[in-house]
Amino acid sequence: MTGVYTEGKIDGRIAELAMIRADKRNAMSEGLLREIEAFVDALPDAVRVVILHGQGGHFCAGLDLNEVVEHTGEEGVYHSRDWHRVLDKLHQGGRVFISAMTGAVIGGGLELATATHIRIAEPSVIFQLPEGRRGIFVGGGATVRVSRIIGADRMIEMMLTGRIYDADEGQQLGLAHYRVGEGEALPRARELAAKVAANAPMSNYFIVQALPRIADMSHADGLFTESLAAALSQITPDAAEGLAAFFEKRPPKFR
Ligand code: 1HE
Repeated sequence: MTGVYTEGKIDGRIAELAMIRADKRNAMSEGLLREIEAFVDALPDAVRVVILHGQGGHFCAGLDLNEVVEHTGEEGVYHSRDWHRVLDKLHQGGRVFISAMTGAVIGGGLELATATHIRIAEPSVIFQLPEGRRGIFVGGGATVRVSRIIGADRMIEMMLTGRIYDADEGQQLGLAHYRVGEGEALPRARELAAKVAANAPMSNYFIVQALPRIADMSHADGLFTESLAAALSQITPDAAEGLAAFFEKRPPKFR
């Protein structure tokens, strides 16, 4: 599954997608965005976890700035909505996405990473939102996703000054969940993917589907939705297996 800008592979429950536009630091051109969407759309049902990474030492240097100048205002809106559609497929599409991050996680690269559920940072990682310094604005979901992680207040300061957070700072802020050594992000992503892929599928599904939605709800609506998810998960065969395995003191074997 090799495209012009991506290289994908699938092994049972786990898929990997590499962005291979290394000469442009994996800057997100319309072509790259389209290939990511096509890969996700074509995933077989069996795939539960997808690892995303960038070839050449950088995760993604954000929006391809060559393409911005070509947009009319109207095209700019549609373009931003394209990002939203694709990143929603990652964030709330029902599968678990893991980012193995190196180098630039900048602008749209950070928007891409924060649409994934588990983020692993190598020492080379730099997190930045330089849009304010380029005369543009974020358009791939950062106002919602990044601000929910680090807070609107900190995101405002980050955008105003264009400051860079390194891997350690990013981990403290929640932009990364794991901080690993050089060359360790992809191996750690594979370990975590194997673990997550062995979970009960309905539990994973509810975790990635219910939580972001409940975050948008009122207290009362969130609690009610939680009860529905709890009740539905309890009547799956995997719940019976999980509980039996606990009492029989053995590891569970989910579907
Ligand atoms: C690019 C891009 C890009 C690199 N669009 N071409 N993102 C940014 O503002 C980040 C801009 N990039 C950088 O700050 C640096 O390139 C890096 C820190 C990522 C890497 O630095 P370095 O020294 O390793 O590489 P370089 O020499 O700067 O770049 C190598 C090539 O990649 C060069 O092209 P070349 O033809 O001169 O070799 C760069 O022009 C090209 N390149 N980044 C286009 N982003 C949904 S809205 C989101 C809005 C945003 O994402 S704004 C933030 C955009």
